[in-house]
Amino acid sequence: MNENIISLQNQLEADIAKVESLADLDSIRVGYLGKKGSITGLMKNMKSLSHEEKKTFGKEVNELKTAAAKIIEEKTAELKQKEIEKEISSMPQFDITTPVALDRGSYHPITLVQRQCEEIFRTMGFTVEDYSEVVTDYECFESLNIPKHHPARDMQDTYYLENGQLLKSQTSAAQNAILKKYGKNLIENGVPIRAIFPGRCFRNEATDACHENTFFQMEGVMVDKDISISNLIYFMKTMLSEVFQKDIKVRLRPGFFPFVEPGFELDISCLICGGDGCASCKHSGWLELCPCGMIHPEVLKEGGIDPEKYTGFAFGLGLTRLAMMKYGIKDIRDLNSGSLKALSQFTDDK
Ligand code: FA5
Repeated sequence: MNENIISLQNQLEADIAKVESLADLDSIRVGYLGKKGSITGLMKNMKSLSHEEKKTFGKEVNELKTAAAKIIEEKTAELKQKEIEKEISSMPQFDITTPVALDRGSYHPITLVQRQCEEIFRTMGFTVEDYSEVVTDYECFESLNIPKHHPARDMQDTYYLENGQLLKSQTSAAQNAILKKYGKNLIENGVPIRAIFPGRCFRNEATDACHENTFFQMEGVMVDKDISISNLIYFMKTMLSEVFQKDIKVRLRPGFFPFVEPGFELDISCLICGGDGCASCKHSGWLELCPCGMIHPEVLKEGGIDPEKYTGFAFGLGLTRLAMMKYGIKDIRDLNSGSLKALSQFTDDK
């Protein structure tokens, strides 16, 4: 082997044995293998060699190059591993058995009332359904007896997507799907439809102490033979007395919704001011909480259910307002504020 090559290889091995940092190793790499490096420079000596010598010399230089690259690569891995070990050993040690000192999170007040309502209705045989926030015009309006240009749409302006879908303005948007989902079991097996579906609703409207543009409702439907307003009132009363664990003053007055007939507004006496009137109840002493009514025959028909044989009720509970009343929250906007100080007060009541 060429003497120059042997001495360069020995030199490289000695340099590599001494190096202690990745930065120094990189300098060595450039010094040997870089464009102006000593191994690359060996090629310049080839000019003076014969054809046969060039072949042997070239082969030996290439072998040295490969060996140098390999030894540098191995040293790089060794030094990287050493750096990782050094970093780990310099990290603060901790005892995994020490109790965590962080504060625990808490449930949002709306989640708390929603869960409570779900539990109440589950014990009365209702299923709890989940439903999309993005719906079609058919789901939110047309299937509910609200054709295009019906004035009832003015009360529920919402946010539209470019493809014509919309963010649901009411949980009633799920009614048609629920009737279709459980209608077969009702008709063929006589199993009543009993379902609730909580969900986030959106309306393009100005906010105040009792109105938000994003809020929660919980819809409920029951359909069977001979369902009447008495059944509706029973379920509403049971739900309210369970949620508040005390007698609440309630009033039922006529209300118009194209998807129920007759329709009612169920108001509760404002628990913030005790009925005297305040900003939370628009100074009326009453808070609109749960509109309801008997499902309109056209809506039943659209859901595949014969209104001559079956009747049913539906309600649309304002969950956000229920949370306000239950926890004495004066301004609905606090619930969407993200203020942990305000919201974390309700931890205990799971
Ligand atoms: C409806 O949304 C009907 N879908 C309810 C219904 C269902 C009627 C089934 C009949 C049968 P309304 O727009 O009134 O109705 O809203 C229902 C409840 O949601 C209100 O009573 C109120 O508690 C709550 N709500 C409505 N708008 C807002 C808002 N902007 N911010 C907070 N809560 C609201």
